[in-house]
Amino acid sequence: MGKKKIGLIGGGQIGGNLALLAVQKQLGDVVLYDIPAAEGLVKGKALDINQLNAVDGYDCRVTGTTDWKDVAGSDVLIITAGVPRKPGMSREDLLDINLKIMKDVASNVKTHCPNAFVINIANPLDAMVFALYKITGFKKNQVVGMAGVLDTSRFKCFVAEALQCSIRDVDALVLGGHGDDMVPVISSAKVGGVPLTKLIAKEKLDAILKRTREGGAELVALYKTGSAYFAPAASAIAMAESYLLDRKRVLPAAAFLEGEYGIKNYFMGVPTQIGAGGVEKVFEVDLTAEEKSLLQKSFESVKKTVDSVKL
Ligand code: A3D
Repeated sequence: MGKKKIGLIGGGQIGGNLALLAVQKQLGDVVLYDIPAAEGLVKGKALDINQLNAVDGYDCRVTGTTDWKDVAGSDVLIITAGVPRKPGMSREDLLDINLKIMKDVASNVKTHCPNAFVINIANPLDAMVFALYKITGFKKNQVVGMAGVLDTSRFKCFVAEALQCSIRDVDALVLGGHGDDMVPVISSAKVGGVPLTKLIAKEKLDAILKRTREGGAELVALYKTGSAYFAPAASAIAMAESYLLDRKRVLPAAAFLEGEYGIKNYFMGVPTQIGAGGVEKVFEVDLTAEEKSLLQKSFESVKKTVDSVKL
């Protein structure tokens, strides 16, 4: 049995980190694809990581390419092709430019990798994954968006910092669109089995929720030239790993909904099970009346952006 093949579409900040993590986790051989103008970038990153293999003894190889033929036959694809935000921009401001890029990428995905499980990261996330799904015509279980793992990890990070506790004991979930009105679910959040509301006073908790929702913008303001890349890469690799190793992890992700949470024919962040069958299940969780209405508000924002997508 040969190694798995991981195709990374976009070799920028997140793409490079995806390649490194895939090799370090020995998930398979990696093909790092970008446009001709970035040929040196992807060839350089591939060479650099292959030399690191000698230090740590990894056997996975990275190839940098600008030719889709090299991507063909990938088991999993992770798409980061697109422009990141700059300070002052919303994710929606990226729609026109990134949709143009997604049209090119999705048609190549359809032609060259008809059997791949495809994880999209490009923003605006819920609209880009919708465009990817429509253009490829892939099955709904074959296409997913990465945002929930990242948004949830930000929430967990801020809770662990506030409580000075191990992040491993924080059990939390963020639902909804990947925008400023995403929904951290307070009613079920726990730390070592203890409800979060018993551990953190309302005022402090509200500040954590705000920081979670604005977690992407906080990093854009710090970096100034682009957006977060370490945690987004780790989040997508967790999803790819669950697929490649059939781990069947339950991870929040943007999945195509057909009535769950009262939403039909849109992608939005919900708990999913990811295994060898791709998105194998979508779970519905109990929400308070307030959380339900926040989720509906988040969906309205997703819908507004998706409805403006012209394919
Ligand atoms: P960046 O470092 O600019 O890399 C993007 C790469 O895409 C560049 O190397 C481009 O050359 C390449 N590219 C452009 N057009 C094409 C094309 N047609 N085919 C292949 N490659 C192409 O950005 P980044 O890696 O920091 O971010 C990538 C995307 O992820 C952006 O849209 C961000 O907004 C998004 N992002 C999403 C999250 C989520 O949680 C969903 C988090 C962080 C960033």
